[in-house]
Amino acid sequence: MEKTLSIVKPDGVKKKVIGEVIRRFEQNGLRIAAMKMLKIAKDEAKGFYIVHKERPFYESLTHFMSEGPIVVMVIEGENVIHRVRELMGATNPKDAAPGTIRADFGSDIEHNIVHGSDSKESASFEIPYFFPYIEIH
Ligand code: 3AN
Repeated sequence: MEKTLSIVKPDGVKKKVIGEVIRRFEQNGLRIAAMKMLKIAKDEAKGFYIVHKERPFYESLTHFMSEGPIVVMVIEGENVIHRVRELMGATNPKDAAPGTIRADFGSDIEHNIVHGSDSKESASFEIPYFFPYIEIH
């Protein structure tokens, strides 16, 4: 069964929508296979977003991701990578379809509440970045 990594980002934790994000995943038939809250260091955020290291927003994004606690989870389901991204909505909340997580709660392109792996390749890097095999149920 396909797996993806999702993160409720520091803005989502501050806005108290952890439960709402999880509810949307679960109500859409997806299964939480692992979950924890942690605060990552800037270097750990940089490692996670290494694919964006040349992008102009790399510094600011990794600063934001390390400024408060996050909730990381592994989600499992058929076609889960695509389905989670549909529930999230477009990167920029103002372009996100109505009823998506980012449209409902996001503030701007950086503070957009939630992350979801964008491909099988990303998921296979991102899941073990946070979870050893024995923590995935
Ligand atoms: P997504 O999270 O929708 O897959 P990516 O992979 O293009 O989007 O970007 C990763 C993260 O980087 C986004 N979630 C967002 O927080 C941030 N980001 C993307 N584009 C910008 C931008 N132009 N300015 C600031 N932050 C950005």
